[in-house]
Amino acid sequence: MMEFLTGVKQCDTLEISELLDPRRVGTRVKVNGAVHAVNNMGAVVFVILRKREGLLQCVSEKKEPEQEGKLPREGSAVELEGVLERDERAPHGVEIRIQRLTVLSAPEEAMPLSVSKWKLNTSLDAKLNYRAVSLRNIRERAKFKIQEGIVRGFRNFLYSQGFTEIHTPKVGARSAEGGANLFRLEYFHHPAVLQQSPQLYKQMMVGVFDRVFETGPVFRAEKHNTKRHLNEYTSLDLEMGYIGSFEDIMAMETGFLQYTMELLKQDYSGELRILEVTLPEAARIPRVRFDEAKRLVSEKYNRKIRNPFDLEPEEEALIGRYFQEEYDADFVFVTHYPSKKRPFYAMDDSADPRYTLSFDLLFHGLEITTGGQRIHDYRMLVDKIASRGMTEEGLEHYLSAFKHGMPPHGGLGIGLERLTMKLVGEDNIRETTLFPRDLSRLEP
Ligand code: AMO
Repeated sequence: MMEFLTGVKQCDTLEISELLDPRRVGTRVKVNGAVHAVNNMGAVVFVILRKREGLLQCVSEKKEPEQEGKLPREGSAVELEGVLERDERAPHGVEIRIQRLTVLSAPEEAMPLSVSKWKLNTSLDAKLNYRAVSLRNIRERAKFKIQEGIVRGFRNFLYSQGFTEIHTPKVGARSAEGGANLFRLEYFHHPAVLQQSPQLYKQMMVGVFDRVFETGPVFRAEKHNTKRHLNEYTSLDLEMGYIGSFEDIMAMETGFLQYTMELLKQDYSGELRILEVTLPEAARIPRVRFDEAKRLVSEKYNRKIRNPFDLEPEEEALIGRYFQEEYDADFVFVTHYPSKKRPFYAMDDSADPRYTLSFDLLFHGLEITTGGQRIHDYRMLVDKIASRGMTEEGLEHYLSAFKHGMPPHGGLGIGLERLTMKLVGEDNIRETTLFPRDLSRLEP
């Protein structure tokens, strides 16, 4: 006889949200989970389970002394049954009086870190070395649920705005951002690079779908060790056609932030509480020209403008501080970056071609986004490439899109780990990267 799979199987084990149904109080329930902590209080033993939705307190009365040896160890995977009771002191206000407990799997070794502590009091290095274990800590884990919320917000919001999600290759002949931070490799005897961004592809796809977005890994061979650079990060990219000006892109990002803060408030309130996060204000975001921003901070904080065409990290931080102090703003758009500092695809401002129709978004003084209007005219693009002394080699397919007609367009790229880091109040980007890649870290 033929057997068929007909869909997801019903479980007889319950999740925390199901246990919170008041009708379950007083009934016998079955759950599974990881033993997060065992607290032996003498007459009773608390077995705290870690489940996907949080911690669950289970309690066992020690009637016989020999039970002691049978207590599951921290890190065990267990299944247990017992009566559900209300208990205000327990997480979520409920606990299970254990009647039967089965160890599904026991750990081989003791925990290298005390993951059941509220805050993991250990170095970043130790957390990264034992990533699979350190992330079991409730606060560590919560940062990545917030990160999930950001990506969900990006996706859901852009779907609602008519964007198509795309997936572009990460290995190619050429990348768009220029500079020295390219990872080079050999691809079947041909030179190749890891993409620094999906820039060339997302622009080509505007000619197909009008509005596209992608969330995926990008690679930067940064040779310096900082708290805000990774060698592989996740880029939230969007690109949209038929824009009136680059302001449309900033408006879209503002909409994304508003949507996402609302989503976090609604669906991630537990994590926000665990991490003691106050969500930033995105209702109205100030915008300021690059040269004006430099002038404002140099005046207010008595700082000489050393290079009028570059923004130093300290200056960026001061711009953040200025807008926080003067306008109570968490974010600020800095516009009209110097052409010299932007890649070839950026559209120069016809009013003053030393500057571009582009922007960065700063969040508490850190750049989390770059975006702007792009050149859409084939001739203009070819001239810009030539004037920069670049070759067209490896750009033929990109140029072909323009040769065959492209609408006025623009877009942006958001660094997911940076946005997460600022949102949860961390100061090292590795804290909000599951498995960071940096100068000294290729593992785990
Ligand atoms: P840019 O190179 O400025 O622009 O990158 C966009 C955003 O990505 C983040 N970011 C990084 N995050 C972690 N580690 C790094 N090494 C790193 N480098 C950049 C920052 C930055 O704001 N194609 C353009 C975007 C566009 O115009 O659409 C681009 O890649 O948050």
